[in-house]
Amino acid sequence: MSNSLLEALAERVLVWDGAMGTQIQAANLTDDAFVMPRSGSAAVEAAAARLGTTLLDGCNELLNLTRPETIQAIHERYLAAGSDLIETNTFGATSIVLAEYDIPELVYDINLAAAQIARRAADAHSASKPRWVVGALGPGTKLITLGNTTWQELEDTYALGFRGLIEGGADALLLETLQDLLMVKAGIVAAERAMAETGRKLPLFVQVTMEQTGTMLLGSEMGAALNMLEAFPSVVAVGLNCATGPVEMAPHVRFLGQNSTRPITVQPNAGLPVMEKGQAVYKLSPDDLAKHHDHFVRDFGVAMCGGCCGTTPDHIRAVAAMVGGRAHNDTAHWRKVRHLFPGFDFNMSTDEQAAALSLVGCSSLYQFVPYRQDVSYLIVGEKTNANGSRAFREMLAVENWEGLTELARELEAEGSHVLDVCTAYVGRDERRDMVTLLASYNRQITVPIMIDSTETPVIEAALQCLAGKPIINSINYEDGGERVDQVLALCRKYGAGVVALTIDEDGMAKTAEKKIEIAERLLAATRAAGLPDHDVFMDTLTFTLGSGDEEFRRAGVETIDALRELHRRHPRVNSILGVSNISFGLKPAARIALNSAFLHYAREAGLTSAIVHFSKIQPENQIGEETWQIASDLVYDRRKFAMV
Ligand code: THG
Repeated sequence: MSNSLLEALAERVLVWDGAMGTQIQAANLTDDAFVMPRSGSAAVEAAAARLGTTLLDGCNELLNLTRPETIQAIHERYLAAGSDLIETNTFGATSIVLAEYDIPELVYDINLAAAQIARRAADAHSASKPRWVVGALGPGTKLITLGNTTWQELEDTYALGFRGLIEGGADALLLETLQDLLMVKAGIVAAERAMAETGRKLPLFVQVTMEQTGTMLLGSEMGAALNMLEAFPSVVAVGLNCATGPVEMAPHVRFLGQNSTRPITVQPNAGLPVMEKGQAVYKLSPDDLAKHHDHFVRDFGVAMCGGCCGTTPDHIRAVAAMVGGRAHNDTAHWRKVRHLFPGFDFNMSTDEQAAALSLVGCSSLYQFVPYRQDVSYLIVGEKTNANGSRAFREMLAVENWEGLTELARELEAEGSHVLDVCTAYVGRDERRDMVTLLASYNRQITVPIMIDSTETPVIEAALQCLAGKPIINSINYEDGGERVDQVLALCRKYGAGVVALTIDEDGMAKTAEKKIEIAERLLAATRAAGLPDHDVFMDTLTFTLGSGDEEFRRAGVETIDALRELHRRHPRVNSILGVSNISFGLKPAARIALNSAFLHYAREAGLTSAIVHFSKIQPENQIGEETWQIASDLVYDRRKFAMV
């Protein structure tokens, strides 16, 4: 992807436009502006025949069909004020909002018309400097996470809307005023789908909305949003708009300046609204907005400045005069953004690019969780697993979803950073159970989720339930590689980390040598798929030492040796073990000691993450000396002790 907008973005500060709604109100339109026009496409004419002279009061998107010249004039006022970028009049142009006016079938027509109008306005003002049309879709009125709408409904309508915007001549796409990270994800997948369908790759910008509470509407912190967004190479700029003024936004803008590897876009309201005669009034002056943007650009490296509710052409004129066209200063943020620009490929798989990323980790709807934990390891709770916990299995059998959520809450409370969730259970519908459970976990559980399934359709359905950036558990070469390719494609499409198991066509590797060989093969595949090394968790799987089988006495050592060597070779790749596997078949007390010792030595060898029953892991000093010795000798296959 190479275009003039990206070149300009890499070089200098660009200025957005301001509010559309207030300008429309100021135009004092007559009622007939909100009545379906009689002529147009077949869809428009059919809607006109159906609706007659029904007043679609408040449907500003309809004005793209009925009053194109009014909308164009508003765009032109912003362009005259100095906007480099104008947003199409399509804030509510999705089927969900248009259905409230009984015209959900007009999504494509309205978006197409809106982009054409903005295109005409931009082209009329391109003599003095280049101008760009940004096809912008808002959040609509229903949130997936709250169960008001579905992933599929949103993906479909966003994809259709974006297609109209692209075909109408937009230079870039924007998702704005977003409140639900799951909706953000559906919007990104939809934008990529529209680009694939039209064969036109455009830059995609994403702006979320932070409420006065300091989080997004559903409680997401900025780090969760940024971590999720950075998992998508197509997202070229990230930022904020609406809800508050620049003062309230400043801490989030600072956070983005410190952490974002993408250029930052900020469009505040003209201050917090003041209620006057039942109307929200925004009082921040043009000069004050410009001063805040000056601070954002200078101190946090903001690349795109604009305004949201209450801002006018006067605000934009002041902003353009203050920061428009300013060259980016050489801050840490810009150093890590700029080197991502060659070819405009935000793929993070090269060392240099990965090193620039500060939010290396996963996320839930609520929070970011780093993969590398200071003085600890990434603790992945094992009990939310139909095969690994009797309590979980029994509650699943009777569909006690509250109980299953309570179990997850307990794991979270006892210290798990992530939960491994598996609903594969003979005689039940794994996919249905996964979707039902994750709809609850997405909202009720604050830690990120590891999706434990080998079935591609189950994994994809799960990915559509989870806001933030989850981890998929797992891929392996049992079937020769077909699933590896499918699941890695899902990691890229939805933004997720992945666990890779050292299993191939011959089964689970037994020796360190073979484990390393399969790990290298897996890593070649994750890299080819464009996944950064840090999003890969290599699992050098162990067999149980509890079988007493001669063949498996070295299982623990081989696993640890492979792990150590892989860390030496690929320090950025993470590692993981299902620790309890080592002790299957032993008595509970012996399991605790053996699991704890195995985890201890694996961590010494570099292990970064473990699937464990955390409350049953004990440090060396809490296990009797003799027991620790026996457990250690077992792990290292020191034969002076007989197996018991
Ligand atoms: N690697 C990866 N994923 C994995 C594993 C792995 N997922 C599943 C498993 N192995 C890790 N999870 C568990 C969960 C529970 C147990 C072992 C591993 C366990 N449970 C008790 C038992 O079966 O005896 C039951 C406890 C109960 O009923 O409460 O041991 O290796 N990537």
